[in-house]
Amino acid sequence: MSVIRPHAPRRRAAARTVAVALAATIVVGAAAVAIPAAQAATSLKDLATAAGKDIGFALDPNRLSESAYKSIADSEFNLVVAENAMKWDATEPSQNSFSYGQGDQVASYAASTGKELYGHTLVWHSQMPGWTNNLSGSALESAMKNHVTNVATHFRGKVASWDVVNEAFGENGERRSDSPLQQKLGDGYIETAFRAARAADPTAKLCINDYNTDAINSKSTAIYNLVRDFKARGVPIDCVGFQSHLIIGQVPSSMQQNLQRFADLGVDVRITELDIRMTMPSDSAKLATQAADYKKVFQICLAVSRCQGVTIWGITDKYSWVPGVFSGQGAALVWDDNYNKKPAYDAIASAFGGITPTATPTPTVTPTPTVTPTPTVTPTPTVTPTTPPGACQVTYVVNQWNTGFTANVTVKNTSSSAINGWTLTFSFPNGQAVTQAWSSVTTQSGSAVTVRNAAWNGSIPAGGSTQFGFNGSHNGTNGAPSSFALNGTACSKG
Ligand code: 9MR
Repeated sequence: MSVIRPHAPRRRAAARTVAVALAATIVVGAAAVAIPAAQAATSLKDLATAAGKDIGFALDPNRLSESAYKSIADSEFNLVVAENAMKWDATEPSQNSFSYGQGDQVASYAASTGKELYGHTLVWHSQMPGWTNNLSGSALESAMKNHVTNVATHFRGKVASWDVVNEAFGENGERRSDSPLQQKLGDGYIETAFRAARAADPTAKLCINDYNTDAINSKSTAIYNLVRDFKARGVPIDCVGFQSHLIIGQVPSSMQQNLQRFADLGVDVRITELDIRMTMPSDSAKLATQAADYKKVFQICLAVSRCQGVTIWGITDKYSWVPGVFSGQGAALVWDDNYNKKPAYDAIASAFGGITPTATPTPTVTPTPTVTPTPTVTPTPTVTPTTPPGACQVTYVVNQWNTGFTANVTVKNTSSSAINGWTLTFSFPNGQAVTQAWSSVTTQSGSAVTVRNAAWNGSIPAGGSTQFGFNGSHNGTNGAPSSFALNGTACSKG
């Protein structure tokens, strides 16, 4: 039996549910009391996960040795991005000599804690290694392509989405004039980078990312036009990142409308580097304004269905980049220098409906049994993964070449209740073999394939769906499996 390790998600589940205690009916004598379903959410991670959104943070892997840092990182976020470890200077310090030590630490941290891994960034005019200064023309273009190809290939199957190009535009919507890539390669370098990224990792989502683009303004409109052009010409692009390095009291009023207009072009959107700074020293009024602003940003993402989530650019104010760049400004994050939660924490929680303690279902009505109580208590406390008959539909889509293929599989819950934990089984008809899988834990024994949910996509709400995929090999014939079963029950085919 071969065991294929789980990989980062290619597509997100429509919504995720956590720690859901199913409604139980307790019958005492003649009285029946319905106990409402209880949701236990004890962290921002629980809340965001239940809402089907990512909540991310920028990680410096060197800080994981600090226990307070690690414990917040572990418990409060379901997505992680390297603050610096995957940038060009870190990954290719000399030409064609790649160094993945720190980037791999971030990837391992994501895998060991079950978090989605976001890649930042393949191409950026800043933090380019010194050796690139000597290159121009086709030599620079080849070096850029080689960099994108090598890094995207190295993290293939681990990084779910990449910031392919970062900060390519100026404030008036012009191409950034101080970028050596822009100066030496001209407008086409963005398209070249996206095409190289797609070729190296066909499964990662490819994003363009920038700052001061949160409002509808000249800069965001320039990116909007680029995305529209790429979509029209079939240049690969899947998502747009809005960094959102904001100032208290200044969440743009057009931010939701801005995100929505991008979503309407057919790309995902996300807030990628949120922090909200203030003039120091902080005081309770400024912290209250900041809290309200954090809440607004999360509410905006919740209101735009294609908004994948919000990533905060760090954990503690102690390590934020802000004071080093904006003199006299700071306190931009959610935890203070001593890892105390700031008001922003509860404000973010309230955007999701608030933290609820681990709930023990308590009957709201106390029945008074008049007859001899027959304690036929029939609660069903544990959730056994079962699926009602006819409750699922599987769509199996294949791209294939000589002896290889990629399969993308959508599992739809067509029943009226949520599925919590799933196993999909099927058999290959022509001796195919899975070589690499993502968004799942996939094993194969002979022709029989067993796919279990990954940590983050086990819950499929009623009417919802989730996706996973795999690469495989075949011997020239690559028929689709004739049937699929979810938790032992046959599914229809989509
Ligand atoms: O937070 C990052 C800081 O540690 C680095 O010194 C800096 C180098 O330019 O980059 C910071 O992160 C930036 C991100 O990569 C892109 N958008 C702006 C972020 C803040 O400067």
